[in-house]
Amino acid sequence: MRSALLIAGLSLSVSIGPQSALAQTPPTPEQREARFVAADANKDGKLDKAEWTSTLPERAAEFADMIWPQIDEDGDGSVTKEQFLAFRMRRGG
Ligand SMILES: [Ca+2]
Repeated sequence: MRSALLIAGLSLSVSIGPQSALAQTPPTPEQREARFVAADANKDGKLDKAEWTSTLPERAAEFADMIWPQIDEDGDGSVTKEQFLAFRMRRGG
């Protein structure tokens, strides 16, 4: 059940992307890095779940609980820049 939800959430997040005005072209690595830096509200070099959720399009935010464990692979409650960039590239931009 839970894995089915995860798959549904990821499929939706991918389908949401191209509909976003900001996602007509895939963001460059520099743009993704800028998003990470902008979202890192306390400037500790990592995104906690709340910070990361702020990077999502509004329509994707409701899937944050499903997507977050895919990004926070080591489960330490925060995402490094490397994890953030790796996830987006794995997703196919
Ligand atoms: Ca932070």
